[in-house]
Amino acid sequence: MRDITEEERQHYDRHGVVHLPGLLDEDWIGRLEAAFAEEMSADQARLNFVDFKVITPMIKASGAEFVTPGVESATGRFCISSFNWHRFPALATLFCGPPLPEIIAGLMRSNRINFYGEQLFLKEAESLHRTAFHQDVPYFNVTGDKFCTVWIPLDVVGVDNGMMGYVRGSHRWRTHAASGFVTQMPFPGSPLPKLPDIEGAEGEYDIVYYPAQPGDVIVHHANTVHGATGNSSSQDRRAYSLHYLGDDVRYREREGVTLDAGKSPSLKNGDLVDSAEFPLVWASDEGYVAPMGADPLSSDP
Ligand SMILES: O=C(O)CCC(=O)C(=O)O
Repeated sequence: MRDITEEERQHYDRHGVVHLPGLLDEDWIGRLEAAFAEEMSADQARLNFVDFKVITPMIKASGAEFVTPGVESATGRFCISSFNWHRFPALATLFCGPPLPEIIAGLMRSNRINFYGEQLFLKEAESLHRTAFHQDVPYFNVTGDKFCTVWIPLDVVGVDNGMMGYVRGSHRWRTHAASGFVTQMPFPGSPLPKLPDIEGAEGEYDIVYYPAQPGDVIVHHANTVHGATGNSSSQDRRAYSLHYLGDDVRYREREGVTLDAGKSPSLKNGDLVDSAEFPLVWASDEGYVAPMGADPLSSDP
């Protein structure tokens, strides 16, 4: 495991994204792989789990079009499992313990780090779905500048199997409406504007795609516009995204789009985000802090 450099920190500030090659060691990645397998073999009806094949009829009934043409006949699944870390002690240990929270504190120049939650992304072989360009902010019940997403691949990733792309500098854009991940159509009820058609005009934007491999992480500011290519290869592409909050982040419930798992019964709009749902995990004066409200960690998947 290594520290980040000043150059990497400045790159994040300037572009809203930084690729950190070789940050995590084999042991950490091996434990995350085991946790991924455990989550995928759990009873998905008890998780916040979406398989886009299953919800395709619903997406089509809403009038939305997929950003990837011809995807309905693709054989593989694209699945997202969100905010289930408290059901899997292995995930809690990896995401709330060393080394990521302290590294992220350094990157965002924050004295404290709270954990908002994680998402598992599985693009099975020949799943084809592009991840539509989007910003993360509108999906989350928080607001603030020190808010980032850490994307961790568990497979070698290139252009044909779900490579992540980022619009450089878009962390300073205004925030646009959340969409359904595989379509550009905004969720109904969002007061925010629709993102432009970036998939249809990639050449007009300053987009950087990063090939990546296990051990690398890519950190983006939560307002940075990003998406991913489809998986036309014969290998699955597995990844986790982690969402960390720094010391300027405040609670703000948004209309319509967020999962119940991203809400707090104890926080009011404007409160600093620190609660059992979004626990403090690292502080400059205390080091690593076991998540508050540890009880939910013991519940079964
Ligand atoms: O892995 C993907 O395809 C998308 C990931 C993503 O959108 C995110 O981490 O916010």
